[in-house]
Amino acid sequence: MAQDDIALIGLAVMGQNLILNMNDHGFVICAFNRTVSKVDDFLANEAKGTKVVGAQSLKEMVSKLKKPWRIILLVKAIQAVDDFIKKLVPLLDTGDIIIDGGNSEYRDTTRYFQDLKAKGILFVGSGVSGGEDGAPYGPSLMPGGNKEAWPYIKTIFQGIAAKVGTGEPCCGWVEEKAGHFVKMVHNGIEYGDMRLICEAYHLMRDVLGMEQSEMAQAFEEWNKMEVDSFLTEITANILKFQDNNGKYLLPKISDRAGQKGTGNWSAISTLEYGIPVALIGEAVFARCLSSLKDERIQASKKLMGPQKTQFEGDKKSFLEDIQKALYASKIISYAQGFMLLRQAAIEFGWTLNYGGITLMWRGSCIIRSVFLEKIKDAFDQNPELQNLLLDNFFKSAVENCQASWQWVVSTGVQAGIPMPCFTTALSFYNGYRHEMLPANLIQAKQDYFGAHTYELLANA
Ligand code: NBP
Repeated sequence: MAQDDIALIGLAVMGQNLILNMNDHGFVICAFNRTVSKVDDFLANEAKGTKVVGAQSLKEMVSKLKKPWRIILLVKAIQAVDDFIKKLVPLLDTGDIIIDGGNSEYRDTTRYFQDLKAKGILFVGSGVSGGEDGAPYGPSLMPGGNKEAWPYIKTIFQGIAAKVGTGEPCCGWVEEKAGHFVKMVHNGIEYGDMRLICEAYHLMRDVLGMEQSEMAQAFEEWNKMEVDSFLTEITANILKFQDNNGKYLLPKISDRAGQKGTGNWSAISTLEYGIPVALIGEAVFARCLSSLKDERIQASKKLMGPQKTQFEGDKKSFLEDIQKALYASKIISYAQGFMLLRQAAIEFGWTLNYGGITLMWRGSCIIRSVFLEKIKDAFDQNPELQNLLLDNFFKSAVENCQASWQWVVSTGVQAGIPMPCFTTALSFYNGYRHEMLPANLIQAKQDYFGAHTYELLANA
């Protein structure tokens, strides 16, 4: 008899853990995977003793489900999702639901949504964040798509999602097709947060000459302050970590970071929609530069920077300045991320609940932090808020950090430290707060060489 609540396809780390989470919340799940032998392995090992069942084919899988059929895909984006949707369509009826929980590109989500809507099948594209640890204990879920599906998946999704505050789930209906866009911006912000922390670490290490244990202690302290976040917390743990030989591991790890998928897509979208989300762009470029290791080794032997000198100021006070530069830059990064969401909402006619989105990022996500609560407050107080920097709390926070931020950037520049994200954040702030920018000269030049004409100021 068909009695399973939901099926999940994709038995890699995310799929397995999400199944176990749903099982723990009392749902009966049917598991399936392209390589079918992994179904039996999973049932015999990780899922042993649970109510999870398996299927040897898609046909068998759907035959075990209650109507409407609910099927989650947690497989590699693009090809695997395309392939499974093609195979599922002939088996499904009007009103059945396919949910793509992988990191699909939002344009693919729109394509699936439209194709499946024409066939009467309800499609949901859901961002899932929290990784390997979040999936079993409570991920952050950002579902968007065909809203008719929401009543059928809401209990499961909100039941298994991470909870914050007085038990509010980090999951709410995002908007038609916006789930993967929101996840993409989340991942872009994550790129920015990671890079900002790297710049703080670089300044501590190479300007202040701090020992690894001192840096770990600083990040531990910071984790009780405004920059308290999961990423700050793990930075302290990583700095403290020693290998089997009792040596710190971090200095032995290669300084080459990859970049792919959602971080890049965020940066591309900012150009596409003409929104100056430069911090995410710089975070992606910083990874690109890091990956040119062989070239950098050659260049380091030829290109000279400033003479290395001992830091002569007050070390403790400069450390506080770095913390403030990090905080202010982080505010700019989130302000830019929400600018991108706002522009996408205009482009696609979405009504986005920015406070609700912030709540979804509060628990389990890689970017989870206390600071997100303040962002939620800002959007709850004024859902029409044009820019986070115009909220009174964030306006004063940035103003309070401004002198330290300028000092850190100028000191770092003089010491030859690359700080693309601290610097671009400060430039954005300075640009955004200027009524008159020098772009009048751009207009004039364009007219001079190309007869483009120009627009005069209203009071000219
Ligand atoms: P992977 O992204 O490594 O994907 C593995 C799964 O995709 C397996 O079930 C594999 O089947 C299936 N698959 C592949 Br690969 N190519 C296929 C194809 N052409 N046709 C059908 N199935 C195919 O797994 P994951 O790390 O668990 O992530 C799942 C999704 O969740 C991804 O989109 C990922 O970006 C996203 N995500 C991951 C994390 C994370 O922390 N890992 C966090 C948030 C979101 P097989 O067993 O037969 O090879």
